[in-house]
Amino acid sequence: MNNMFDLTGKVALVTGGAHSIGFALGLGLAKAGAKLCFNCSSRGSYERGMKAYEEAGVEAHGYVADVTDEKAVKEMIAKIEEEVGVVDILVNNAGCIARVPMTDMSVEDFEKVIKVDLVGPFICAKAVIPAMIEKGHGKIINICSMMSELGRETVSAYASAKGGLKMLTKNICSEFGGANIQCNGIGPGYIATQQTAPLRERQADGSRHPFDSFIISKTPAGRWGETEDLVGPTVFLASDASNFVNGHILYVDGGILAYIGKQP
Ligand code: GCO
Repeated sequence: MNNMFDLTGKVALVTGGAHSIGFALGLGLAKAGAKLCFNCSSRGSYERGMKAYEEAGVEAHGYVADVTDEKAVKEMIAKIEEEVGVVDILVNNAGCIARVPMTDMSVEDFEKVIKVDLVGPFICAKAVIPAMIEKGHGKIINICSMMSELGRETVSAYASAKGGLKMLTKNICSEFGGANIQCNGIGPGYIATQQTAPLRERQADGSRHPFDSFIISKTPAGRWGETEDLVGPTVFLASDASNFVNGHILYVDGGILAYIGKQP
């Protein structure tokens, strides 16, 4: 049977693909048949990423390039085209967060988050779109967030960037849908990663962090997500199974956005 989720022969680039969500997505895309490329901003992450993929039995093509540096991204895309092929699937995953009350946050720190989480995806998408148009198809998957929809104390920059990324997703769809490019977002719920580790840290008396209990009670699934929970939805959005799905944000959140929360 023709498998519409099969990615055999497709070239996928996952930004920030050396660890955490990016690594899980890279692994999932490779297992679905894609030729996997990833980048990271430091040599150390690159080496750790290459080793981790090798241990997982995946032949990955790693690159060191900062997503906020347009020149470096352009050079990386040219190298990927030469060494692996035209990028068919771009996953804009690289991101960062700063949890600082808004009135204490410096403009520089606000701008840094916007740069990595919003300008980076713009730069990477801009770099791959021309060749996708020429090839006649392309898939761009932006890793959004609960914070593309919701706010909370301390994450003003992150929420602004992720809300912007949702709209960049819709705009890429609007501008390039006619060129057979599908641009969709994945909105992870609260996923157990290094980035959210401070929110899950055990208290001195061994009890759960209040934010940890809060998320569990806010999530109909009753648990934090695992990075693997994001793989199926990403493979779907990378594959021919989603060829008429465009400008959509697929929230993978265990139901958080559907739920008003438990009555206290
Ligand atoms: C926070 C969290 C979130 C998550 C995630 C939720 O501080 O509230 O870090 O922002 O990282 O993006 O979808």
